[in-house]
Amino acid sequence: MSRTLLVAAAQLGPIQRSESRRATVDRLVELLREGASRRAELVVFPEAALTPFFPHWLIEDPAELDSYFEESMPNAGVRPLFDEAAALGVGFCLGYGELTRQPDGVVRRFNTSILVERDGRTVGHYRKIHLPGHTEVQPGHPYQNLEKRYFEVGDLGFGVWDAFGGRVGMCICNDRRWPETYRVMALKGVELVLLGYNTPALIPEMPGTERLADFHNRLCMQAGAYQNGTWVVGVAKAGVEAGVAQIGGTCVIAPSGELVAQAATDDDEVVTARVDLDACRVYKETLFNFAAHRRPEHYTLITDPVS
Ligand code: CDT
Repeated sequence: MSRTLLVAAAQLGPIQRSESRRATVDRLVELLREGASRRAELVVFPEAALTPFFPHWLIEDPAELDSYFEESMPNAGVRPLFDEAAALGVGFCLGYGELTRQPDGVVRRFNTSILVERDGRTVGHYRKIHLPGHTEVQPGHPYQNLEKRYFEVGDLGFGVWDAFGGRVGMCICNDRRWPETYRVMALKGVELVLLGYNTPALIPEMPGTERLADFHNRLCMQAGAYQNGTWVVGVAKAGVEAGVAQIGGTCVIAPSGELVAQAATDDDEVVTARVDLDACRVYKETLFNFAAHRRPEHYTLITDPVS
């Protein structure tokens, strides 16, 4: 049985604060159709694909904050995307803000992505683990990154799922910069890592690194792919959104670490690539044969608690 899959990386241009949810979902449906017209079986959308990246500003009104989150999935607002995907027989990966209400009334918020199979079943659920930024407003910064204020650290681990004929994992944005993210998934046999991102070109705490933003984006994903013998699909929300310039660079990376497809714009754009899941084997069975060559007894510092 062939283990090749046509994957579409569906980059989004900016979503402005004035844009309705309806208009945004229509854009996603359009990208999904474009992917399907190129025979893609899986369409990957960015982090927080239903809203602007709201951690970039302070929101004090709880009702306004809640408006950026989904209490159920699918819900009426995103139903057109789920319906069109099922009608076309295309699966997708979607990032969004997730709000849960516990039976005792406690509200929890996560930066989430889900994986939906070609028959419409939601088969994977991930909550972002590495939350960058701050809990409190940073005076003098040109924009905020309040992910630590608005989200809890994900509590589902780095999952992998048998889906799309292979073993698929998800992570979100800042997770891609951490080697442990890929390695934990690789230890569970991952062959295809799907991730979305909202990455500002300028990080206020790191002046002078703007020229490296695209390089660091590719560097961490290419290293993650190669060192773990896995495909990686990285999908941006790009362009100037609510006054913040975000990088594009949506791409598909082979287990060799090579870029095999890349976006050319900072706007809505579909990038497709044929993914041969068996191309992971030459790496997983030789250089990065974990059973034969890993030396975890020398890695214990990595898992010591943060001091
Ligand atoms: N969304 C997200 O995680 N963005 C971060 C910005 C870094 S701010 C220090 C990223 O790693 O791309």
